[in-house]
Amino acid sequence: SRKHVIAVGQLGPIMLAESKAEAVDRMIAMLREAHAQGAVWIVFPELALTTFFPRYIYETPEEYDRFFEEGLPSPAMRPLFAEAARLGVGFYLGYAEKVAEGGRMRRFNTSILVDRDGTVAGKYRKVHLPGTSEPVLKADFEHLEKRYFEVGDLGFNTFDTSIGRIGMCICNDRRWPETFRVMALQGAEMFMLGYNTPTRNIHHPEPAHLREFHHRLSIEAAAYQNGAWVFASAKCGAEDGFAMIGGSAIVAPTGESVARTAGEADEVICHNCDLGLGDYIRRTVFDFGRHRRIEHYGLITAT
Ligand code: CDT
Repeated sequence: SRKHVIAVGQLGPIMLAESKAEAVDRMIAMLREAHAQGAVWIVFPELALTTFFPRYIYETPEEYDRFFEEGLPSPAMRPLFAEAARLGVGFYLGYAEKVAEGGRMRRFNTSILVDRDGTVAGKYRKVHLPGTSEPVLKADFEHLEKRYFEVGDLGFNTFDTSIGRIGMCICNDRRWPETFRVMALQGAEMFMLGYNTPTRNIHHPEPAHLREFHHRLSIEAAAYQNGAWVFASAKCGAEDGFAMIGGSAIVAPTGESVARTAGEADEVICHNCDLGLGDYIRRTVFDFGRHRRIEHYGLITAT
């Protein structure tokens, strides 16, 4: 059957003083809860092991390297890998990656897919890095992803796993239709993503309700326009007073959200997902082979 129970494990706030081990314990508790509900996969948020540290200004790697992971699994991730493999549950996990490549130290905002047998099935490095590399004048918190991370260099790939073909992205990527279309063209049946979205936009005054609306609009459109499932997992609530939206969701290929979190704490949502549900969409209105008109899309990549 092409039906799988798939879960989203939303995280409430992780305070600056909280250890990675505590965050991992919270995820293991959600992993067990998802497994008890029959889930074979769980999606955790972006930068799920620590507070959303790009809101703070650090000057040197000595100050910010404690937020990063080296190796897979990194020492902090090991208990999560072990329990997931024991239960036979696959997962998506976002983390800050530090790696020596090409004779230098590189840092990325990264996500991985770990299959049900504990093997790493895929890696993605965030492409659309929002915010600035230098502080914004008079902001009470920052969004300094460009300061701490390089633009991802792995592209938008898809990965064949024991439950189907999965594409990954991270937070701001979900606002860009190109993200999902590139993966849909490679046959993605499921899109998995984590996010940390501040409730307030420090770059432009914006009605508060739009933050959650734009999030939902983006993932629902992505699901429908590509005939694929979307699993979106927030880290949310007030981290040391800095509020982030919840609204973790599972969206069917019809564009309808079939499960939503109710609060801004640790919370598991599950759905029995029929991977065939999007087939008719990809055979009809979004049959890429018959209806796409790429001769008219050149500007998208030319500028
Ligand atoms: N983590 C992340 O990418 N958050 C952004 C906030 C944008 S405001 C600079 C988002 O798009 O949700």
